[in-house]
Parts: sequence; C-alpha cells; structure tokens
Amino acid sequence: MDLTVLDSDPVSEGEIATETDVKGCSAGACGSTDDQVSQLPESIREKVQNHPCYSEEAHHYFARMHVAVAPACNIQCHYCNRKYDCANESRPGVVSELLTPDEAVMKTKAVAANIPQMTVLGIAGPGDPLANPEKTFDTFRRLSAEAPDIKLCVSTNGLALPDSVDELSKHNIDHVTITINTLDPKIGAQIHPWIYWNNRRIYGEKGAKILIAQQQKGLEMLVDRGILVKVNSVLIPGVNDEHLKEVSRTVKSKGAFLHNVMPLIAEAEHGTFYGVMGQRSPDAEELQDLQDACAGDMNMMRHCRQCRADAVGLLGEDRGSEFTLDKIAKMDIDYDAAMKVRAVVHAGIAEELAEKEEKKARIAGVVVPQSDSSQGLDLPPVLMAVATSGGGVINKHFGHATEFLVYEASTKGVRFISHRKVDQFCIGDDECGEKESALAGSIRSLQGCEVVLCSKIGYEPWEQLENAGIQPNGEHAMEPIEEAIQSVYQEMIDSGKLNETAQPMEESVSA
Ligand code: CLF
Ligand code: SF4
Repeated sequence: MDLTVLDSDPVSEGEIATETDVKGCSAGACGSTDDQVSQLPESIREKVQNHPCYSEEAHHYFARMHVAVAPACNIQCHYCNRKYDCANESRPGVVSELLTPDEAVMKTKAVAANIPQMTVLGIAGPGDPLANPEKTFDTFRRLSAEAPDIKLCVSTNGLALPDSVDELSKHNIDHVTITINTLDPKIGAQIHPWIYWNNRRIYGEKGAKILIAQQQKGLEMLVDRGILVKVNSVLIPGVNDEHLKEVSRTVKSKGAFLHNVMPLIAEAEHGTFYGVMGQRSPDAEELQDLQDACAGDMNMMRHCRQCRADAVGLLGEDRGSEFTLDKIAKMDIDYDAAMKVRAVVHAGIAEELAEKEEKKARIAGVVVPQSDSSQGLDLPPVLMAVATSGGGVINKHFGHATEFLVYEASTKGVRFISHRKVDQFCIGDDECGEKESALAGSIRSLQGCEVVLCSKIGYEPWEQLENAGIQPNGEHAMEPIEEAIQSVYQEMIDSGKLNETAQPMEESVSA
C-alpha cells in the first residue's frame, strides 16, 4: 500500500493516509424510532427529521458526507492505530484522503450538487476534529456562508470540547457527537492509555479522569445552548460492557438526545493495542442485548454503519470514489442552481415521509389480528432481513445486497433491530450462485432470521436459503418495508406456522 505521511501536528504522531485506497465511515446510524421522532417538540423534530444519523426513518432517504480535514488527535484509544481513521466514528482499517479546508468546501459543493438527497456535512476525522480547530472551523465557517442549506455536524472524543463550544455555536452547528466510553477513570485507563493535555502527556487514571470531566462538561455546555448531542460508546466486552448502562442513564439525565453503542472492531492486522492483544469484539446478540437494556432509559441508535472519515452517500453506501479531487476538478458546479434542485427534492421526500407517518399513525396501536387457531397463544416474534437500497422500500436483488436490514415482527408491531454486512456475490442478473463462498457467508450472516425479503432472487440462493431454514420472499418488491413485514408476519400467523413454537398465554406470562 502506498502510504503518505500527512502534515505533522504537535498533538499527534504518525498520521498516515493513502492517496488511493480511500474508504469511509460505514457504521450504523444513530437513530431514534419513527415514533420517538414524531413525538418530539417541533424545534427538535425539525433538526432530526432529515439527519440520516439522528432519525432511523431519515436514513432511508437522506445522505450525509464527511470531509477528512482533521489529521491530529489529542488522546490515544486502545482500539485505534493512528495510521487509520479515528475509530470513534470510523471503521478502522480504512484510511482517508486528507483535504485542506478549500478542498473540503469544493468537495462538499460537488457532492451536494450531484446527490440532491445530501443534507448533512460531518467532520469526524481521521483524527479528532477539535484537536484540529483551525482546519475544522475554517471548513465550517466557509460552508455555513457558501452552502447554507447544509446541516453541519461534528464528532469528537470530547477532550477539547468545553473550549470549542462557543465556536461551534457561532457556525450554527446543531449536531455534536461525543464518544463517551466510561464515567469511571479506572475503566477509562484501560481504554485510553494517555491524553495530551496542557502540552504534555498524562497517563493512566489521571488522564482518563480529565478526559471524563471534559466530556461531561462539554455535554452540559452543549445542552445548555440547545445543541443536539448524540453519545457514541464503543462496546468492549469485559471492559465497559456492564458499565455502559450507567453511561446511558447519566448522559440521558444530562440531556443527550441519542445513544449509539457501537461494537469494538479489533483485528490484529490493524495493529491496534486491542487487536494485537486479542481483545474480542462483541457478537450481534451481545450488542443487541446491551442496546435493549439501555433502551429503557434512552433513545438508542441502531442503524450506525461506523462510517469512514470521508464517507459519501446514504448510510451503508460508499460513493466516495465518484468524488476524488481529480474528478471534482473537472466538474462544473453551479451551486445556486443545485440548491434550488435540492430544495425541490427535499420537499418531495418530506411529503413522502409525512404520508408514511400518517399511514403509520393510522395503523399504530392496531394489534396484529390473529387467526382463530392462535387465540390464547403468545405468538413468538420473528426476525426478517430486508434487501434495500434506500427509500424505505424493498428494492434490492438478494445477490446484489451488500447489507441486510434486520427487523423484528411481533404482535406489538415491527421494529428495526440492526444491519448485517455481507459480500455481494452476484454480479449479473442471472448469475446468482456463481460465488459459492460469498453466498454461504451471506446465509451465515442471516443467522437467526426466518425470512429474507428482496426484490428478486435466483433459484440457487433460494434453495440454499430454504435449506438453511430461511424463507426467501420476493413477493413484496417495491413495497414499504414495515408494511411488507407486517403482512408476511400475518401470513405466518394465518398459516398456523407460529403456533408450533407459541406458548400458552398464561404460561408465557408466568415464565
Ligand atoms: Fe457523520 Fe457522525 Fe454527523 Fe452522522 S456519521 S459526524 S452523526 S453525519 Fe452516523 Fe456514521 Fe454512525 Fe457516525 S452512521 S458513524 S453515527
Ligand atoms: Fe484514534 Fe479517534 Fe481515539 Fe484519537 S479519538 S485515538 S483518532 S479513535
């Protein structure tokens, strides 16, 4: 790999990025449920309804982009190797093309002109944005003047946050993410071995104590100014897993809007301390259990894709390669004209979302009807995977999917659970089954799901899915996801399929 050392900064050491292998943030989004969004006060609702990370619904329609203008960092995390992007908001193992503020502004305008669904510009690395205040605020300053229709968003480890809050307020930044992994310096020292503070390194618990205090102070200051705060936490089994419930309660009590618990990514080949030491990552079930446990106290984001510091597009897709500096230089951008087009597109999406919400409100509270034979039985929930490329509908060929969204259907309704990444195995329309190992990998990643809904599927994967106990379903192509899932669940009830594993109601209540 052709590595290029980036410009140096006294705060950081050895930041390196590739010029060619540019990948981005592909983690799940911070998202509240639609119901939570619809119950919000108008002022907050307005801030989240077209932010793909702050609203689970919005992430099907609206895109975000990151500009990698911030190379330096002021702390060390055991899950981070400085030559890759900030792992607080990014997937380690991928690196970003570092931009100057000028290039960042040019790229933002180019993306916004070509992807009218784009609503948010975030700075999330590759180091800590607030450890690079000149570059970060120069970019924000120029964008708030030259691209006023774009929301600005920033993600930070929080160490420099209290000193940056005034500047953040000036640039109309109303979304800030703070990564808070713990409230306890003893645990903090196991995650962050040192911080850079007042021109020197401070190690262990002493450093962790300062970091925690700065994060909490920054959170309170942002909330006081009416800025929406999302808290990210990296779930590290055996280190902070149980403790994250307390983190969730505390940040909620201080006014954080959303909590995004992300799984630790620790691969030995990334050269991180945790990767090399063999610290394990949580599995999907552990992550979901913890998110469910925290959800009683807090709005949880479950659609985060752990994006790259230069991510472009809908969450889960990466269109960064369409907007490299050499390609942008050849684009002829009329931003004022593009802004008008974007306004029309956004209004169209808002209308569609309002109709969807109205429809949901009508069916909300309507208990899924049950067939005669299921009366008196407590019917089990069913996990269903969906192949979609956005728009809230089932519109992706099974073999073309690079991720599946997983929903739970039950007699209480339909709820989004998580996303699962897979390797695309089908290149052409009729070539499903060509890449056996990728297909087997896809099927493995759908473990626990009983149904997979997609727009189309070939004979070969259909058979293999059935053999694995997963029912493929291509009958609901282009239908809204939740409605299709509810209808499939109803069919399962009507066919008596769920009765086999159902419990008598009294038994299940007393169990
Ligand atoms: Fe970017 Fe982060 Fe803003 Fe979103 S990402 S700075 S809040 S615009 Fe979103 Fe990506 Fe998850 Fe971050 S999906 S990693 S939560
Ligand atoms: Fe790495 Fe981000 Fe932690 Fe800094 S804050 S050490 S860039 S993960």
